[in-house]
Amino acid sequence: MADFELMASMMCANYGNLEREVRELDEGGIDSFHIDIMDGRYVPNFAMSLNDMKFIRSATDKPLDVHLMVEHPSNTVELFTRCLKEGDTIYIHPEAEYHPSTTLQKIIDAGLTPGVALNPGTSTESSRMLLRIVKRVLVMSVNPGNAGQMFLPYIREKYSELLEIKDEMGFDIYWDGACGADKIKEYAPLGVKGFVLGTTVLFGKGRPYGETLRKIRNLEI
Ligand code: S6P
Ligand code: MG
Repeated sequence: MADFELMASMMCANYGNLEREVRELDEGGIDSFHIDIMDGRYVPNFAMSLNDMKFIRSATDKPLDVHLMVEHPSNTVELFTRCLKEGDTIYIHPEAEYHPSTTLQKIIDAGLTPGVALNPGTSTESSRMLLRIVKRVLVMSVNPGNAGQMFLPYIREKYSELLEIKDEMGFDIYWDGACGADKIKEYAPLGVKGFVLGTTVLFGKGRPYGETLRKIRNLEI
C-alpha cells in the first residue's frame, strides 16, 4: 500500500475546546489540519475564520491545508499568506477568480504551496493550464459549503483523468468530501496522496481520534 496523508477537517471539530481538539489530533498522528474558509458568497455558508486559522497555526507545528472558498481570493489572500509558513498549502477555486494564475503566484511568492480545488462540476480540462503551476489538486467529492454531504459518484471520472496526468504535470491529488475508509482503501493504492477526514469517519464518533487514525492507517476499518 502506498503511503498516504490524513488531514483533519477542522470545521467539524468541537469548538467548545479547540485547543484540546488540535492537541488530540496532533498526538493521535494526524498529518495536517484542513482549514475551510467560507465567505457566504462563493458558497452559501460561513465556516472557519482567519482567527481560527491563526490559532491553529500557533497550536501545532504540523502543516496547515487552507481551502479558500471565497470570491476573488486575490483581494484577501495576503491576509492568509502572512500568517502561514513554508510547508503550508493554500487552495483557491479557479472559477472564483478572474486571474487565478496571478493569485497562485502570490501564494508561491509567499513561499507556500499552491493548490487548486476542483468542484464536482468543474472539469479537469477547464483548469488544465493551472495544473502546471500548482503542486496540489484538491478534488471535491461533494459540492463545497458543508460537511456531512453525500458522495457524488460521477467525480470518479475526474480522479481517473487526474491520476493519468499528475506525474507528467507535477502535482499531487487530495480528496475532499465524504471520505470514508472505503475510499482510502480504493484510491490510495491508485495514487491519491491525501484524504480530508470529516464527519464521515473521524469527528463525532465517540472514539479517540488516535484510535481512528491508527485504524485507518492500518486499513482496519
Ligand atoms: C466542504 C469542505 C470539506 C468538508 C469535509 C467534511 O465544503 O471543503 O472540507 O469540511 O468534506 O468531511 P465530511 O466527511 O463531513 O464530508
Ligand atoms: Mg475543504
